[in-house]
Amino acid sequence: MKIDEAHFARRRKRLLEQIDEGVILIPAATYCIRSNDTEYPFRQNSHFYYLCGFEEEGALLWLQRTKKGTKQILFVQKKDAAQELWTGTRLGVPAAKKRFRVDAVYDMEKFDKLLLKRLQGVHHLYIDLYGNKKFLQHVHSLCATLHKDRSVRVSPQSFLHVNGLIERMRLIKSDAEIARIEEALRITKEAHEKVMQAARKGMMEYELQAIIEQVFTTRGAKSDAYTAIVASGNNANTLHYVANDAKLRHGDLVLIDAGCEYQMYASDITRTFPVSGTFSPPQKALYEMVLQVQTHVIKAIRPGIKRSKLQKLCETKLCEGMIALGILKGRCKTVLKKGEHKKYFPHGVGHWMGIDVHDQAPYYDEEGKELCLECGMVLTVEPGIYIDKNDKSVPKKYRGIGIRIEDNIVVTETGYRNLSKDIAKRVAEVEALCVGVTPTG
Ligand SMILES: [Mn+2]
Repeated sequence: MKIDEAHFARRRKRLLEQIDEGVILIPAATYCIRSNDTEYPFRQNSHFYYLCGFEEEGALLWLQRTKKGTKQILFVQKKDAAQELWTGTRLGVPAAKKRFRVDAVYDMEKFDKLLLKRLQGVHHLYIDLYGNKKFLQHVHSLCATLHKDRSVRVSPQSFLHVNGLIERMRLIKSDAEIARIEEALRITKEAHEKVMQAARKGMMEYELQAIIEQVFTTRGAKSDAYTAIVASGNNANTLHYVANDAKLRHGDLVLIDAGCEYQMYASDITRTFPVSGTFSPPQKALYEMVLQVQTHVIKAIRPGIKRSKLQKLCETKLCEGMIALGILKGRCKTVLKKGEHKKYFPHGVGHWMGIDVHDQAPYYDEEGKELCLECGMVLTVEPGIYIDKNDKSVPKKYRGIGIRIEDNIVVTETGYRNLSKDIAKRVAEVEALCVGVTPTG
């Protein structure tokens, strides 16, 4: 089960089936400057990758439908020994012709000229209207040239946003895509569990981050899917904490939200564990509560249910738990209505995941109605509780504790499959892995 050329060809065909007439343009990603003349590591554009699987920059996919049929063209950078000496080997036009199941492969340098020629007679142009301003402007100005040319009888009359069509396709994952996510999760499991074993008081959060990244890279994941959050103690109450520069203290919990990207597919896992190796009674009470809520929400997943229903379930269960522990007061219904629980759980129950960690896939249909879960959708379930160290309204024993537990779930015909169920999560499992205390205490 592989994502092979036939896989990519099917996706292009399915995309083309959705339009009556026109040209779809999907450019590859370009390098982004990090500082002065150095760049961030290159990451391919997700939609471009989804449709052709090509890793290089400076490429472009042209998909066209006319009354007569379809035409698929891939533009790639031509071989150039002088350039390749600096930036690495390029596939080049002849090899690309062999590899990709498209009708034609051209040198990227010919794009402008071919566009001016081939867009004559085309009414609709499908392009990313919101994401890549530079490319949009470039194509727009070429079209303006055509439009002003009196010898051109028909030039594009409308620019349409193409992303929605691809995003709807990306919503449902094939078995081969799920296999990639599972591969990402095997590596992510190793990283999380290794860090549980290695953590000691006095270590820095970034040392744990380094362990995670080392596992990712040595196990074949080229990158993380997002910058790891390694948040000890009260830092866990900053939702997107990425400073990762505090010292681990005895008695603290560490919240780690980290997942690798394996062959362009993400994983997104959060685990929370005690530095000392053992949860304190209040930490354990909160942890068990969040875990119970997570289990409850995951069990509700099946085709036909809406994400908002899972959100509501998650909030209700967390609310009940917080009232039982004395964190919130009053009746659950009233607390929910007033939104008082949001102070301690301000984020969503989960999100789509795939080629992007927050996968570019819609939550609503074309009419704006919320989508129901369907077989093949992949989502995260990530309840949490965040109590600031200075929150005087909460019993003292709970202050400064932040907990999140996150798994990656695929919707199946009969319900769900938890793709990350093997990553240590129950208190006993976590404590067994966390050695915690150093030999000297
Ligand atoms: Mn997440």
